Amino acid sequence: MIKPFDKPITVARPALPPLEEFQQGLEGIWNRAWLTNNGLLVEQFRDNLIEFCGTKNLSLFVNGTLALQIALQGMGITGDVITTPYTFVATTHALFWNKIRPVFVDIEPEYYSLDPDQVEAAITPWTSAILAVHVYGQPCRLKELEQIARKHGLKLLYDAAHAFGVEVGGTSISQFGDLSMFSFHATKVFHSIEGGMLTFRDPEYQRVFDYLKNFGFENETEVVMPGTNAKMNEFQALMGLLLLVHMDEMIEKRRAINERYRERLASIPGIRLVAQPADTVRYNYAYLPVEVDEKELGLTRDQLYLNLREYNVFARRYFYPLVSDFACYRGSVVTGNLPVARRVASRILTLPIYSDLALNDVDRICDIIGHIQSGAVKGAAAINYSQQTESELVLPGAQS
Ligand code: T4K
Repeated sequence: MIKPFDKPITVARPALPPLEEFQQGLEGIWNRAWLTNNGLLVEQFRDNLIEFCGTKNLSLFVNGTLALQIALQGMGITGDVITTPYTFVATTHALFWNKIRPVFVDIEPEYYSLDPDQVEAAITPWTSAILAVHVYGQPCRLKELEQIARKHGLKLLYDAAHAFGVEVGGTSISQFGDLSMFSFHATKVFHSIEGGMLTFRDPEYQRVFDYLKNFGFENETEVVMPGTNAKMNEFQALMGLLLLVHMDEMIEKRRAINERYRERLASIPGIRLVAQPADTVRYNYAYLPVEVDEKELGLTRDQLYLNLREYNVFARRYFYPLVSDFACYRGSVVTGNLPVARRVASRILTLPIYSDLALNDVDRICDIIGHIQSGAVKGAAAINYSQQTESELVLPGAQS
């Protein structure tokens, strides 16, 4: 019998800078008494991100969801947008808030991003753009999507919420497509507590996005467009500034964790690791997704998920159910039966990964999975998944 962890091991856990550094930054904020509305730290954070991403066309927001909503609005996208059902629901919500109709097409089986052939087949006269997602930070099929977008005169947007720090062929992923949105939420590889960033090809968008996130104000007496409030504040920028300098170190720690999981899980039947990114990709190891093969493991994905909870390991099923299965999107256009997305959503489990996760904890998580698997194969009644129903589940967090 393997002992459960004493404390919950959650799928993500925010990286934090040394507390004294944050306290020192707070003193500056206190002295200036300037908390939001394009403060000094937000300006500095933007400058440092421009250097990090290699593009001046960059705008900061209070979170990634509002950044994407504003992007779609500011770019004037209307009609139908071809997108993926295999994502966090915010990708689609941003379309909905702009009265754009999502057209869901299937994903490819290797990295779970939009399948370019399916995208091309779904284009109609009403299509105005493609909204693809770099799921788990793995780059989409960049070249193919770019070719399709250019050929059909469509805008190409990336939801790069998971992909901060990723490079392809030495170029920041922020420089592909017409626009990319990054999330700096606390659960991400890099964060500013909450936060979002847009990077874009056309410098004209800068003005538009800056108006839209600040009520459309030109000056005290003129409003040039009906904007909203989506400004990043100084506390967020402080967190971001202090963490940005640790990017390499945080990615390196995640790389080691990813490698250990791969070594240890390779021998467990029924656990399929997602392909490593191509050699040209500098990956950020944002998530640790595995596919569960029910027959080989002797348990369904959900049974494994519930069993792990008994050991205080809180994996998550990112991304299940498919967005197109949520009640509010059932009337949307769905092309085909989405066989790949459906299969992946029913098998996927994302295991805990964060830069401070100790390698011996990774070993223990893998030992637990091995133990559950061998128990299942022996038909051990000790497996306790039937005692909790999904609606009774409480995730650890603020509640605990
Ligand atoms: N597009 C995509 C593809 C996205 O994945 C997301 C967000 C967005 C767009 C929208 O970006 P933002 O507007 O969020 O910037 C979490 C995140 O809240 C969300 O940002 C993220 N994707 C999504 C994949 O994951 P939940 O509802 O699963 O989070 P929650 O509260 O259950 O947290 C997950 C685990 O992290 C918890 O079990 C415990 C741990 N945790 C969480 C927080 C907030 C901590 O240890 N400390 C914390 O402060 O959505």
